Amino acid sequence: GVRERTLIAVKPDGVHRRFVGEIMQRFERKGFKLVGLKMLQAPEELLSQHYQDLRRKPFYPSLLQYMTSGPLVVMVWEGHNVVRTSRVMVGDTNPAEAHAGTIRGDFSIHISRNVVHASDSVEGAQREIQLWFHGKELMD
Ligand code: YYY
Ligand code: MG
Repeated sequence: GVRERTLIAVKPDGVHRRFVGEIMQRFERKGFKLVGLKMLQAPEELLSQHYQDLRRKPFYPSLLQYMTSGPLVVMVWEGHNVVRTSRVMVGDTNPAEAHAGTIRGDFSIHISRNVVHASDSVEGAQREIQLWFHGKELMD
């Protein structure tokens, strides 16, 4: 629906490489509405909940190390079909497969440094937004 929301996070490599403005501009120009925004050094406990489905993966320890290596910029964007559309804008998880014109396709080369997070379903987005934001931190 029109009020659909998703969680987008610029990962530590994206912040370090000064891509915050570029990424926000892509979502703004597309037509989505920013309803929440924060910068933080994520606690490991929060990330372990965020990535709860990946705990048994071989890359999980290095994923947590990477995600705690610097600050994140975490955002909630709202609009029609924003979950699906933002996945298209972000591109494939593996930057080698991500098309040019997508964020990962344009700005990254390795899956372990893929610049940005985007929720992958409406239910996942609702879970992640509740994890990272208090209700009063989100605009109506
Ligand atoms: O949602 P998305 O970020 O595109 O991919 P996920 O399958 O949820 O994995 C989360 C995160 O884990 C991915 O962005 C990079 C990392 N990762 C990895 O380092 N190596 C893999 N083989 C798969 C995922
Ligand atoms: Mg995912």
